[in-house]
Amino acid sequence: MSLVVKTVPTKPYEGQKPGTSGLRKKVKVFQGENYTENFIQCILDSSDGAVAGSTLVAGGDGRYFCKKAAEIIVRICAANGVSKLFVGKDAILSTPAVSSLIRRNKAYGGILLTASHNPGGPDNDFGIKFNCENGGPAPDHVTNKIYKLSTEIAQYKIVDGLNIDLGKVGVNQYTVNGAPFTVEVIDSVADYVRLMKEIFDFERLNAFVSGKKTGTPLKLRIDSLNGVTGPYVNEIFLNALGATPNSVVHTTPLEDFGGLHPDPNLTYAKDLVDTVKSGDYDLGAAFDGDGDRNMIIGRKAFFVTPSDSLAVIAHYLECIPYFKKNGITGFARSMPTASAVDLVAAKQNKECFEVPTGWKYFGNLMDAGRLCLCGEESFGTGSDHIREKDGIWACLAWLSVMEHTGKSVEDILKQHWTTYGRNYFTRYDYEECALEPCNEMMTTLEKTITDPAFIGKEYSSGGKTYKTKIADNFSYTDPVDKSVSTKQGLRIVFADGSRIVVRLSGTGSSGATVRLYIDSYEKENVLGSASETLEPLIQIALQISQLPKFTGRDAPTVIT
Ligand code: VG1
Ligand code: CO
Repeated sequence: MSLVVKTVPTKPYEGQKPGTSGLRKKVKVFQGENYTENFIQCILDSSDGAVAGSTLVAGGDGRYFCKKAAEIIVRICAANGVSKLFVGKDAILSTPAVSSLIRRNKAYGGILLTASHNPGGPDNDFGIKFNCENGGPAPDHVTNKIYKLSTEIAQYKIVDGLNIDLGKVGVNQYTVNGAPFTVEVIDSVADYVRLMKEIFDFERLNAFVSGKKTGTPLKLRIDSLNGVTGPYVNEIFLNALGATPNSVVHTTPLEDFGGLHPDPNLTYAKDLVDTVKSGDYDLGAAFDGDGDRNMIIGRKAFFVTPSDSLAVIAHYLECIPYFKKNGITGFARSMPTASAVDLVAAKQNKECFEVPTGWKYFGNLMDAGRLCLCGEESFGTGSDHIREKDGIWACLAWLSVMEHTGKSVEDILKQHWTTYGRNYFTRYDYEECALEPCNEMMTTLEKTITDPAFIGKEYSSGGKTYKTKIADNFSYTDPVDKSVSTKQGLRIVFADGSRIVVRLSGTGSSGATVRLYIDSYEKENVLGSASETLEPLIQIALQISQLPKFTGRDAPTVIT
């Protein structure tokens, strides 16, 4: 079939600026005339012509508007000289799966259709993200370029007549302007499942999960929250690992996530937490809409903070064949993440990096061979097997640690704290506040804490006193390419190492979300309650930031 390229005049839209992880807006905004087309064209234009003749990958988390957007991508890629496009069946591909496909197929990059953990459906959020040839989220200089192009765009190119059935796996060949263009609709899970089998010892894990090893099957509760991981979870946990069928729930990707908020935390994955609390499960796990986040809980819903999860996996990393084979390089965490992994790194004599919030900051270190395991407090854990965080990978890592130690999740944690001490951590989210007062709060707070008189000050609450030692707006110089990222979050570090971090979210679609992170290290007192241990610091944080006054909120929306 020969097809005609059409050039469509268009006008720039304001605000097509990618945040922490892509462009996220209400679906209605993406449905605006040429809105999605503009942004896709800008992604391709940011390559300065390099997409011509290249291979790309596209897919998303199955939320409302994914299929429509995938069809637009097919038509615009065709018109811009892309040679080959891999698209997941029904436009379904998890974020980790896209990262793997880009790497495996040596693609120029990938376009991910997801607003991750934000709710979906016609009245909720949609998102578009671009990943580069290493499989990782585009770095700032690329997203800045895309944004700049979006403010100048005057036309886009499209092949209108190209209609494709994304529900049918197979190769579709076309000729556009005399050049061949191939769209391969692929099985959404096959490549990813193959990758997991290359990394983990599936035979051992099967014996452990199915009960062949112990005589009793492991009691699992895996909750996909109606997000993209459902088909992956069915294939991996049921078919490959032999878990009992009732081990997995909410495994059909739904356009509105069945009304669930696909964010794996104690608030939004409440059903999982309640079920595991009242049942006799060994392990509970949930993933977010696009499958890159994970929450791990043990028996009776014993909660593993993501900061601890990272440290535990680091400690036992060699029980995973991939690391035994490739060796262990360095570790890393995002700045607000508690520093439990730093202690493991120190013990193993490994490098440990502290980067700004957002997975894109890990990519260079991985590409340079200096980083093999990293994580964020926001339920992100992953390794250099791809360039995205990976929810299912993290769950398989935990199963490997449980199999290796023969211990429960709770005992693994308690032993870890006895060895290293404990980093108590909590995060308060104040979602969808008014933007202006939040900006004002940040400006005021920055002024307060960067005043030299602030250092050495003492703050007391609940019988505890903390003395300020370092305070700044975090800035980061990439050790590999020396690029500098400034204004990455306000941080107050006290003399005993305890920290208060405040930043505004870069993933919301409207208003402002304030994130307040508190952490404190205890060498001996490791079995206390996190909320009680951190209460004095929380009060001090609210006092210094004047958060209640600026936001008008007396309680957070989500507590982790
Ligand atoms: C949040 C998290 C951050 C994470 C990002 C993308 O960003 O804090 O750690 O990398 O989401 O995750 P922010 O700017 O809202 O704090 V995902 O799963 O939404 O791609
Ligand atoms: Co996500």
